[in-house]
Formats: sequence, structure tokens, C-alpha cells
Amino acid sequence: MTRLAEAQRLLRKRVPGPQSVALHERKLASVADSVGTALPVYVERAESGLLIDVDGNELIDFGSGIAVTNVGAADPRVVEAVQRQVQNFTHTCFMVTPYEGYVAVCERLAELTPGTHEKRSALFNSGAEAVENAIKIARRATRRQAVVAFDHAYHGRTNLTMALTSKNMPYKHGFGPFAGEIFRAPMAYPYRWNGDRQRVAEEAYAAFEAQVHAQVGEDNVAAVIVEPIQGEGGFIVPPRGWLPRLQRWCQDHGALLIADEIQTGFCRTGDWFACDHEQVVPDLIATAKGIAGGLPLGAVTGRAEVMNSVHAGGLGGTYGGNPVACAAALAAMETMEELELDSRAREIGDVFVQRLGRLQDNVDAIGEVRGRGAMIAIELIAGVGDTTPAPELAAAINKRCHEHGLVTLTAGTYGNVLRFLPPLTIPEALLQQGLDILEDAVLTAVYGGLQ
Ligand code: PLZ
Repeated sequence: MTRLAEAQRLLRKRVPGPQSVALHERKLASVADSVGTALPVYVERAESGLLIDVDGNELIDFGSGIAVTNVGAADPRVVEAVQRQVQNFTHTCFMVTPYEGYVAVCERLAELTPGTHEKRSALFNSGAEAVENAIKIARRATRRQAVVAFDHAYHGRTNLTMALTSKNMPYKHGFGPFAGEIFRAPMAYPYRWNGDRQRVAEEAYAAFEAQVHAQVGEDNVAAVIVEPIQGEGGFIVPPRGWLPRLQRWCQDHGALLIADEIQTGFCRTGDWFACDHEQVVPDLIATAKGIAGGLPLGAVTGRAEVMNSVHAGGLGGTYGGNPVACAAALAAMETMEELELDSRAREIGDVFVQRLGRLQDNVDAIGEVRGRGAMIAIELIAGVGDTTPAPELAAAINKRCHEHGLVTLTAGTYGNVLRFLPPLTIPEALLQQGLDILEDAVLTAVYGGLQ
């Protein structure tokens, strides 16, 4: 039996199966069409690396609910902590009558985030909310207004974060006017910037510097916001040296560096945070997603003097740092530490790079295999010597993966990137089975099943 056939034993019914199809009809009749679903398979329960649907199909998870379930979607420690907290109380509002969990999460964030300086945190409900608040704090602390974001950036879907997000469709189209005082600089995107990585770092930085000088003025810049590895933009890893230069520029000009580690954080890239890789210490760091094992939580952590420059009562929200989400976060962080998921992410990354590298040798349409740790992507192109983006090919591979029970996600400004974000607790056998399905899907989409 081939390894692919073995993997397919996980599927009892076709994907999506009849129960999922029935549920999807109800979805279409009740949920707004604008809220899409990449793979209309309705999940009933999860194990590490597996999603089990209402038809009994077991799907291998290379998505982690978009980089959220780093500890798996049903981590026993998270489940137990949530159950205990729900039994005690579900909500009080931290701004009214506080509780220990919120404080404990802020203590953990001070320990885990880059830098040994005195820190403070504030908790919110989502990534976009964390980013919005980071900008509010930066503006208040610097008494400046301009914010510089990058090409291919993704920071959220609220009004301010839409302005920071670079891609029009589907995130911004028709939703303007957007928040003001947001400026965009070129991203150091090695694959689509001619030259070796060293040159890209230098040229991209020079372009940033010149553009901000000409169009914004250094003294007007409150903050530069950057994803240390871009997520929705297509897992773009800037060349070494570029991020430290941005940090130095911020220091030289009295601006704050905000790292959006919402997708890269919490062991995903093989370190606790992607900034750690180059010892970059941002002034503010926005986190969410992987922080709480699947419960909604976002945070801004930063230099104490910056965070505390905001007037009393200036930050908050009814649900920010909800006790159940905080309990989950503390448990998820414990699991990450205990299972050393940072080093596991590196091992997962090595497996991906090795197998996808071999595949790339045989498939001209794979322009690049890139990423760091368990955040890996392939960029699909027209073919040898023609780097025209191939979004239809990415969609075809994605669809075939889904039909064969592997949850994969697309990304990229041009829609031609397939990205892989397995839970860091995925068992080795499932990881290999997932890669079997992926390889088969690539070869079938490219060569029409002839290989
Ligand atoms: N910053 C770097 O990756 C969320 C978006 C999915 P929220 N990315 C997934 C979609 O299509 O809406 C994200 C991110 C980075 C901010 C966010 C926003 O986080 O929790 O979705 O608000």
C-alpha cells in the first residue's frame, strides 16, 4: 500500500461528506455570504494534528486555524484550565473587579517577550484589537501621528488595521475611507527583489529610509509596524540585517518599533518570537492567535515607560483579558514550555524544507520554498525562468489537498503561495502523511497525475 493510500484510510466519506454538505446548506441560508469558509467541512472534535468532522473523516491539520492552535486544538492542559475557570466564573470585567489570571498572563508576557527591560502589558480580544491599541499607545507616547507599514503587510480588518493592511481584495475593497496618517514602505521581499539577500536588505532599507524622509518626515513618525515574517503576505522572510536596521532607524529618530507577532509568535518560528532570531527588541509587541490555545486573546506588551504614558482609563474594553482566555493562555504557555515546542517547531521546519526542497527539484512551478520553523510556504510560478505568479495552480493544489483530507491554506498578495502551519504537537507520522498528500497534490496539479 502506498503511503498516500494509508493516509486516505482516515477518510470514511468523501470530503466534504453528506453531513457537512447538509450543514453547509444551513450555513448558506443563515450566515452572510461574505464570511467565507476555505473548506466547508464541519468539525466535531480535534486531536493533535487531526480535525475530525461530522462525517467521521479525520483531516490532517496544516493550518492550526491560521496559526492559533500551536499546542493543538484540544490540549489537555488548556481544556482542564478552561473547565476549571468556567466553573469558578466566566467574567467580571477586569476594569471593574479584577482577577489573578490577567495579572499572571502579563507577568508571563514580560518574561517571554524579547528584551529584559521593565515591561507592562494590556490584554484585548483579537489580533486587530492588539494592533489598534499598539498604535494608540505609540501615538500617545511619542505625541506624533504618522505610522509606517510595509507592502504585503497584514494587520487586521478593523478600520485602523485595514489602513495598515496592504492588500485590497478582499480585505479593504469598498470599505474606505480608511484611517489617516498611515504610510507604506517597500518590503524586503527577497524572491521578488533582484539580487542576493544581502543586497536586498541594503536596498530595501535604503528605499524605506529615503521614502520616509521624502514623504513623511522622520520627526512625524510615531511608529514603524512590521511583521518579522509576513503572514498573510505569503510568509515573506526578510533578509538578515533588515529588521535590526529598522530598529536602529527607530532609535535614531525617536519612533517606536512595533512588532506584529500575531502570526509568528509563541514558538511558531522555532523561537518564542520571530524577533528573537536576530535579537531584535521591539518597543511594543502585539500578540494574539497562539497565545491562548484557541481562545480569543490579544495583548500589547512594551516598555513600561511607553505603556504607562497613556492616561488612566485610556485603554480597556469589556472583555479584554477575559478570565477563561487568560486561564487558557497560562495553560498553553505551560504546554509550550514543557514540550519545548520552540525546538519542535524547528524540527518540523527541517522536515518540511527537506521534503519540499526535493519536490522543488522536480517541479519548476515551485519558485521558492521558504519560511522558518513550522511556518513554511511554497511560492508557485509559471515555470522555468518565468516567475509570473500562478494563483490558479496554488488553488488547484489547495483543493486537491482538501479533497484528500489535508487542511492547507493559501496566502500572498498574488494568491500564489501555499502555506503550512501544523500544530506544533503534530505526531511525526501525521506530519509525514500530510506531506505525502501535499506532494501528490502538487505533482497531480502540475503534471495531471502522470507522475
Ligand atoms: N496581524 C500578522 O496574521 C490575522 C487573518 C485571517 P485577528 N491573520 C489571519 C482573515 O482573513 O481575517 C492577523 C495576522 C497579523 C494581525 C492579524 C489580525 O488578527 O485576530 O484576526 O484580528
